[in-house]
Amino acid sequence: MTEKTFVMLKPGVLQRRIAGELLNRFERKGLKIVALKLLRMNRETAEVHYAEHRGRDFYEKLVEYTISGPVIAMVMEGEGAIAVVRGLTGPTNLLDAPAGTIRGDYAAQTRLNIVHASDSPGGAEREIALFFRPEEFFPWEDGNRGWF
Ligand code: 3AN
Repeated sequence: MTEKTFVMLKPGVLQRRIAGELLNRFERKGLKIVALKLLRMNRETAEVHYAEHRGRDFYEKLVEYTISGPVIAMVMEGEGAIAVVRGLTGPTNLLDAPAGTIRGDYAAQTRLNIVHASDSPGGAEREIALFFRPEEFFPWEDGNRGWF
């Protein structure tokens, strides 16, 4: 089933100049970018986005990090996109993230695990609505390139 999922490259990605490398992984897989923007989150948005973690010991630092610089926010579309993207990002915990996944290859701390991706259809819907207005979507067709 074709799904949409929300993906965010966190502030460290721009600082490390690896946005292109990470985008390349999603594109290489064949995911379709249908919305994308650079933005700097304010505290209110970050607190809504990470509301489920309020009260955890890492929460305040997580919010601080998330608002410390611009992020790249995207919506990607594809068959089973939510699980496919999570497969590419790898698991949350640093120690579980195998080499070959984004977190396995680029993240040295769980709190700074460089990418956010929706983990469920409900989460994707909520997160997409938090970051994008309907007019910010640009659906497009693949033509005859044979990707899909
Ligand atoms: P994911 O980003 O894989 O969906 P969540 O939603 O459980 O994982 O966590 C959101 C963010 O909170 C993670 N990306 C990570 O930055 C941070 N985080 C989660 N668990 C921990 C932890 N045990 N220690 C430090 N930071 C954490």
